[in-house]
Amino acid sequence: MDGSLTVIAGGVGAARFLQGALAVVPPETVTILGNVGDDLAIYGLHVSPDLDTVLYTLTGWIDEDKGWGVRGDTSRALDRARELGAPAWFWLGDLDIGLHLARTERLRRGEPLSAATAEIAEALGLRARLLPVTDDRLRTIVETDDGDLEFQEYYVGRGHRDVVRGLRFEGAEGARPAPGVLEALRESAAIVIAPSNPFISVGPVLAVPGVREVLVERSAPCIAVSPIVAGEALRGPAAGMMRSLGHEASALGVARIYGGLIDALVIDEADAALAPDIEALGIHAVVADTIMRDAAAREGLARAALDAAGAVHA
Ligand code: FO1
Repeated sequence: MDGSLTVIAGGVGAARFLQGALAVVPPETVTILGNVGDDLAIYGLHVSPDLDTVLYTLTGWIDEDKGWGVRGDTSRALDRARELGAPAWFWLGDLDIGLHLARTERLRRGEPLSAATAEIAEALGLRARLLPVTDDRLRTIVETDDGDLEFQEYYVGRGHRDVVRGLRFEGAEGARPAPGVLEALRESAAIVIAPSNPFISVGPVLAVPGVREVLVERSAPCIAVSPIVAGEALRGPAAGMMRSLGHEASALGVARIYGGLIDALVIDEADAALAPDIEALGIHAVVADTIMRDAAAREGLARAALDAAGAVHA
């Protein structure tokens, strides 16, 4: 590809898409804007699940079955904590804890999250640039019939079973884009919104003042990949959340949510019949196999998205 690529990323789906993208374009030309809305402070540690899922996936450490955490990790530290009476509801493996110790220590010394992330990513051998969208505190709050829940309480603690009535991104209004975020969006040859939950993964990124504005004004093509296939999310609560928040749970619903921000939407072959309705919104519909089952499928999907941007070498 000529020029650089910026990818707006959530967790597992984004990480798998990025794995394909880094096989298609030089990794050094890719900037990843990561979601921090699902970060949490737990057991005294700062955990950034989406940044870590991307990092572990792209450096070969990921537990592919779970989609998050470190492959083959043990839980001796957490087991001991549980024995000693800690409320160990959020699973952290031993190797993963090592990363959180390194990050938390840097933050405690006053480093911004973006600098801590860059150092850790470099040490793990990541060749792309991974940027948290902001260094400021931004937390996704899920509004349910049982009241407001912090994101991981909703997602892990309660198994994302609550009906989502609304979402808030606490701290977003005053959050500043991390250094390099707006520049990456302005200077990229192409922007991709990865197949991530539009509300809880992409939403917090777009909520940081400046990000949405730069996307609206961009000159580079912006392509999204639908995380909804045949009316269902491949993982997680996106479909139910779309319905409870008043949207149609389909690739067309995704197109409407991203209206004004994207030039093209990559949809699955199963949703080919929705293409004319998406095109009627002024969004080019690209039909591809979006099920990222293995490395070849991930690469194929990345190629389809970047082809749509007219930005990939054959
Ligand atoms: N997901 C779970 O379902 N249960 C867990 O105990 C859990 C722990 C965890 C620890 C570190 C990490 O990076 C991710 C973890 N996840 C866990 C996944 C995480 O909740 C989700 O990936 C997201 O935050 C949603 O994108």
